[in-house]
Amino acid sequence: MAVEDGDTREEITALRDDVVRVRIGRNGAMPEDASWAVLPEARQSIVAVVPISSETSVGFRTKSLSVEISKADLKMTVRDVAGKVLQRDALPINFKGHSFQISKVMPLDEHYFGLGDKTGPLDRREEAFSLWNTDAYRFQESTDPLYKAIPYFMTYRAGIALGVFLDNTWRTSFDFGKTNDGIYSFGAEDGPLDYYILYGPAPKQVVETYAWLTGKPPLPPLWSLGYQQSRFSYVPQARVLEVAERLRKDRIPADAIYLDIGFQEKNRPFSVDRERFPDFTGMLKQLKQENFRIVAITDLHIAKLPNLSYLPYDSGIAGDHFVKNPDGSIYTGKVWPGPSVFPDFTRQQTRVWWGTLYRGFHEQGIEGFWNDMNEPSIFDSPTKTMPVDVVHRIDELGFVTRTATHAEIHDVYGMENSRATYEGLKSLDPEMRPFVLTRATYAGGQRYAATWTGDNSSSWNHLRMTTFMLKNLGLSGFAFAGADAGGYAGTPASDLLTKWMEIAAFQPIDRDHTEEGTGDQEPWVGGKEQEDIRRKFIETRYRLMPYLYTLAEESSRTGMPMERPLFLEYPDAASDGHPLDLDLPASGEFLLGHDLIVAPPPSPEELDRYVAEFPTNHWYNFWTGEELFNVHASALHEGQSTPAAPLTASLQPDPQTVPVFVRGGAMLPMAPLVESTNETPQGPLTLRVYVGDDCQGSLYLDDGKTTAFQRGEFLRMHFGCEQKGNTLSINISPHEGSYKPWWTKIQVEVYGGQPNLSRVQINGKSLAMRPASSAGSLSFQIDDNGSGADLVLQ
Ligand code: NBV
Repeated sequence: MAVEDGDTREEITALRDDVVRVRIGRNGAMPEDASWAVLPEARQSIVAVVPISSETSVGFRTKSLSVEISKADLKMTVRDVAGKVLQRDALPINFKGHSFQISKVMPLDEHYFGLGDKTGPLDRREEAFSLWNTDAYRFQESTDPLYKAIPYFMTYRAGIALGVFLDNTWRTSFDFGKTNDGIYSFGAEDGPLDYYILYGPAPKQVVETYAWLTGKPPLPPLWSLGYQQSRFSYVPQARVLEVAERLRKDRIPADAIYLDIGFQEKNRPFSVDRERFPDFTGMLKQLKQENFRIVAITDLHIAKLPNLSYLPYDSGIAGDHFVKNPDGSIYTGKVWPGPSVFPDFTRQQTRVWWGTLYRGFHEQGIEGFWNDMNEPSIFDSPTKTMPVDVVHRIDELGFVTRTATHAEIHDVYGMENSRATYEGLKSLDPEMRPFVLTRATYAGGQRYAATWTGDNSSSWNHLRMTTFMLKNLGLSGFAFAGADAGGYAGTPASDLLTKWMEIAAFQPIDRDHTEEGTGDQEPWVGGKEQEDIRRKFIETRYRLMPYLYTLAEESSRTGMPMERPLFLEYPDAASDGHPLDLDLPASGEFLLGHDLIVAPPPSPEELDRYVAEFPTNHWYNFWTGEELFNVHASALHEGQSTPAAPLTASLQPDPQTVPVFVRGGAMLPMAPLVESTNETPQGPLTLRVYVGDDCQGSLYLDDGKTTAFQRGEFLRMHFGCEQKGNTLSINISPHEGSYKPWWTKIQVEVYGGQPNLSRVQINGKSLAMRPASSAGSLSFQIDDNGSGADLVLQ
C-alpha cells in the first residue's frame, strides 16, 4: 500500500500476516531498497492483504493485523484482528534536514527490551539511547553509546509482544519516554526511513520472527560452550603453556585459551612475536594434544608498513582494499601497531581478501578468532573513531555499487568485519564450524559471530548488570554472548571472582578475561577453598553440556537465546501480564533455556535473606532435588477467580553457591564429567526426570565440529513423562539421525512423584535391578540401543 502527501510517499507492505514493513520516501523518491541486516528471502516475501478504507483513513488487513493510515497526517495505527490497538503513532513523522523521528504512543503499562547490551535497567522505559559503535573502555551503568548498534527493540504489554526494527546504519536514537511523557520515539540522523513491525503476540514468537528477518546464529562448535581462559595477554609462550598445564593439573575443565594482542610482533595483526613465542607451532601442537583450542585475536587495523614484506599491508594495497580520505588517499589512523589502515569491509572482494589472511593460522590449527576494536576504535582521532567523511565503497549484491561516507557505514563496519572473518574461515574449510567473537556489530551480526559485552569492570555492580545485558542481547538476536567473567578492568576480590564464576557457568559463553596490568584472575587465584568452589561450577557446566548443546542447537534453528528473561518463556506468570523479571525478587534471576532458573540475589553481593520468585508453581532445587510446590497457588488456579500468589522461596545468600532451580516437568540430559569437550565422556547418559506437568525434554548431539549434521549425522531424542496415580510413565524416543552417541546406557534419575516407586518395567518387561533410592530421588540404568523405551514405574 502506498500513500502520498505532497512529495512524501509512505509504502507499507505485509511481508507476512504478522510482519509489516514501513518505508517513507521524501522529495519524491524512495530510499534505496537494500539492507545489511535483513535476509533477502525475508525482504522479498509478501502476503496478500485486504484493503480497507474509510473517510479519514486508508489501510489493509492481514490474517493477524490491520494497519490504518490517517489521511490527514499519515499517522499509523496497528491493531490485532479483534481491533485492539497494538501500536499507534503519537505524532506525525518529524523530518528535520536529513534526520527523521517516529513517535509512538507509550501506554503506562508497556515495557521495552532489546537494543543489544545497552546498560541500565532491564526495561528500557524512561531511558534514552544513541546507537553509534563506541570503544567504551570501563563503561559504567550510565555509559552510552556502547560497542554495538542493534536498532531493534521489543514492546511488551499485558502479555502481548511486538518487535520494532529500524533498519538504518547511520547514528540512530531511541527514547522510551525519557523526553516526553507518554511518547516513545526512534529515528536516525540520516539514511532510509525503513522499519519493520513484528507481531507476536507471544514474546517467543517475536524472537523467532526477528530471527526469520535477520537470521539465526550458526550452530557453534561444541568446544566454544566449554570454559574459556583468557587475559590481556598470556605471554610469553611458556606462560600460555603454564596456564594450560595448571588447568589440567588442578582438574579445572577447560576448552579454550585466548591469545590476546601480546602474541603478535609489535601488535601487528596476523603476525607472531617470534621472540616471545619461539616455537609457536610447537606450542599450538602441544595445546591441541592437551585438548585445548586456541582463540587468537586478529584486529582489523592493518599496520601501515610499506616495503617491509608485511603481507596484510602489501596484499591489501595491491588489491586496493583500504578505506580512503575524501581526497582519494588512503585513510591512516593510529591504533596498537602505530599508523594503521582499515579494510573496506563493505566490498565483497575486500571481505574475500580478508578471509585469505587467516590461511596461515588456520593451517596451524587455530580454530577460534577474535575481532576486537572494530567499532572501529582509533587512538589518535578526537572522536576515537574514523572521521565521518572517510570514504567506503559498497560493492555488494543487492546494493547499488557506490561510495558511502563513514557516517553511513560506521555502525555496520564491525559486523562486516566479523562477516569477512566468518565467511573467510568457511571458505578455507567449508566442513568446519568457525568460532568468531566480535565486539562491535549491527543487527543480523548473529549470523557471523558470538559477542561479549566489552570492557566491564571487576565490581559487584558489573556482575549484577551482566544479567540484564545478556538478557537484552539474547532478545536482540545474540544467543551466544558472554561478559568477561571476573571483570575486565581491575582485579576482583576473591569472593567476587568466585560468585562471578558461579553465575557465568550458566551463561552462554563462559570466559574469564582481564586487562593488562591487573592481578591474576584464573580459577585458582585466592587459594584452594575458592578454587574448589569455582571448579565445582565449571564441572556442573560440563555435566550439563548435553542440555547446553541442545539449547545451542535450538538457538541455531529458531533464534531463541540460551539465556532468557523469565517473561520470554512464561509470559502469563503475572496475573496482570507484566514481565516477572521486573519484580525486585526476580530481578537477579535468569533462565538457561526453558527449564533452569539461576537465582542469585537481586544484588549479588547481598548477605541478607532474599526471596526468589518463580513463574509457575512447581520447581525443584537443582543441587538437592528438593521439591518446591505451591499447593495453595495450584488449588486457587483451578477455576480461580482471584489470582494465585506466585511460588516464592526465601533464600540465604551463600558465597559458596548460587541457587539453581529446575522446572517441575523438566527432563534434563547430563553427562559424566570430562576435562574438555574433546574427551569422550565415559559412562551412561544421565536423564534427570523432575516429575511434574508438561513433562518433557530433548537432546541434540553431533560431532560438535563439522557440518556433517546437515547431512543427517546428528542425534535427536525426545523425552516425555506422565504421572497418573501411583504410576509414572517415561518415554524415551528412538534416535533420530545417524550420529552414534558416546553412551550405550542411560541412567534415569527420578525426582519427585510417588516416593514409593519400586518396580520398573521397560517395554513391558520388569527391570531386574531394583531402583536405588537416595534422598528424594530414585535411579536405575537402562540400555539405550537407539530404538527408544517405554518405562513404567509403580
Ligand atoms: O586486545 C586488548 C584488549 C582486549 O583484551 C579487550 O578484551 C578488548 O575489549 N582490547 C579491548 C584493546 C584495548 C584497547 C585499549
